[in-house]
Amino acid sequence: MTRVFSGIQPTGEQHLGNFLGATRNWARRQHETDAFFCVVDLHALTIKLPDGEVRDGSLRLAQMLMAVGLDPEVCTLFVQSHVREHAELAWLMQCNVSFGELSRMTQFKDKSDQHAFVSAGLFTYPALQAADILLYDTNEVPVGDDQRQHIEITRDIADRFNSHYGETFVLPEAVIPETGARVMDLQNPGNKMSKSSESPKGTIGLLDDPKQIEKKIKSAVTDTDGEVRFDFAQKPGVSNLLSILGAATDRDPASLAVDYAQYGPLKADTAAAVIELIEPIQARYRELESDPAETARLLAMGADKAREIAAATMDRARTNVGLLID
Ligand code: AQP
Repeated sequence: MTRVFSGIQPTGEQHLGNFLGATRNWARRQHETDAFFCVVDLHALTIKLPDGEVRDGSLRLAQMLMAVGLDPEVCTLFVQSHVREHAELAWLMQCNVSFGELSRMTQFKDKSDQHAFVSAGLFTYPALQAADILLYDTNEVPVGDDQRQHIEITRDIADRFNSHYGETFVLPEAVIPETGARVMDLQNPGNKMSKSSESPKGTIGLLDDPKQIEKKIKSAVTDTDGEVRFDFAQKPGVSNLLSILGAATDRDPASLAVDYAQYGPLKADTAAAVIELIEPIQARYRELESDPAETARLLAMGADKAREIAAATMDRARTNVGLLID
């Protein structure tokens, strides 16, 4: 059976980009694959966050993942720091990736510009991500388009390790959705929608209420030529709305454009489709939120399952790399 792995950081609130680009596809794929989904709390430590945010955020994120449809009885849902092998394998990854390769990561360049204290962990982030993926003999990594470069470097590290130390890791493939792979900021459609966006009006949170969603989509930046056409280079704002509407209704964004002569109705339909998509998620989240002990139990069950696979891979890596086995 195809092994799937993906992770998500417990920072900030989940937004429409995370959902359409990643987590919705996780929920869809869990039934036909052997799927592992991870709350990557160690990655969240690469930037300084307020006290308690990672701990509380991990629980809230796990509840949100279940609300979007992950079933811990079907897939393996767990927290990264509960499986010690992630940090251990990350060291072997760091010793098999070059400074030059890490320096070329665009996410590092973007994020290091945003913070006064740039940790070494932010720089070596892709090595930890490679460890996350390779620990589970992963075939497929369902992610948004922004993660393409990180999956490439994971493959490069695995390939280098295998050539040098003998066959140890499976080489994973990125699986990127046709629509929703890069949801853009509503106020600045040149940037991806993100938790750390400068304008909160640019990002639709999965917990935003319908009025907020309507307001944000209504005030989304478009352009002045008035033509509804799917063309990201010339018309990023309008194309982003078509993309969101297409992803929310499972339709092709380019063919949706012919249904609209003006921006107003496109915005109204996009808002309605997003609200319809998000409302059941919010209702499930409210139920799950009331029982943190049950969430913790399910996460512990997931960590037990994850540890079994991770420990076997780690043993293989330790032996092949040439450590004295205890
Ligand atoms: N705008 C997006 N469109 C499509 N997919 C997206 N993803 C994130 N933003 C978009 C996908 O969500 C998954 C989880 O990513 P993450 O944990 O790395 O979250 P993130 O990228 O840190 O989220 P943000 O909002 O972009 O946070 P900041 O602002 O801190 O950088 C990944 O599969 C990602 O592709």
